[in-house]
Amino acid sequence: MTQPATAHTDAPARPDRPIKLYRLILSGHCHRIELMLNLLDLPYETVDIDLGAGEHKQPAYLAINPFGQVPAIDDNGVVLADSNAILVYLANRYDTQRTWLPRDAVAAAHVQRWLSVAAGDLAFGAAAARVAVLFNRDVDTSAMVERGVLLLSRLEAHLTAPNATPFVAAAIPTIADVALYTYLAHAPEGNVSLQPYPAVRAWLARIEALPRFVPMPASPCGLNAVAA
Ligand SMILES: N[C@@H](CCC(=O)N[C@@H](CS)C(=O)NCC(=O)O)C(=O)O
Repeated sequence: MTQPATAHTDAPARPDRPIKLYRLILSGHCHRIELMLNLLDLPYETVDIDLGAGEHKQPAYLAINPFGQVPAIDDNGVVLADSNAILVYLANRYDTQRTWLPRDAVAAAHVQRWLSVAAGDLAFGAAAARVAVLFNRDVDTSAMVERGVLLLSRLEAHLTAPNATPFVAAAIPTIADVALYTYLAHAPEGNVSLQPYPAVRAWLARIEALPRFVPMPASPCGLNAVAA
């Protein structure tokens, strides 16, 4: 029988059993996976890894992710690490409509471009500043904050350009939005303000309005501590 062009024929629409998510609850990398699992309405269970106690560097966890980082998932024996790789997997495997990661070459490249931003400028800018503040690390965060500010001003320009779309890579949400969301929404915790960026704040609100959106817990640090 001929399948519709958009149907994903080689995978079940839902996992047989809950997907196991190895995580740290205050990690934005982990939250992006939890958000995606919810947006796709997939069953999952969480396994909290105690990074403070070094559990992520113990043999049991290194067998799951030799890089010793969270997140990782186990989907009925398919074990994967790296948040963006996991987003790609979940979209390819379970998004039957292929809207979260389009098949079209140009559309997919737009998504990948922002995944790279999430793994680069975002991870080493606003996210790194937040983790330093959150865990009270004795490091100079000024270069991280500067990188976060530069990314936000670039994103503001992207979202207000004449050909701008409501979501970063398309008119509808994609995994690029999911990859960028958490560390940008929580940037004030690392002393990176969102106030000068109304288009970015409107975009964050559009993600928060999606069905089954789940937040990451807020931490009263950085600009949030000042505001509290
Ligand atoms: N590229 C990885 C980065 C993940 C990452 O940096 N995870 C942090 C927590 S947010 C971690 O596990 N850090 C411990 C370490 O690197 O030793 C991903 O996207 O999943």
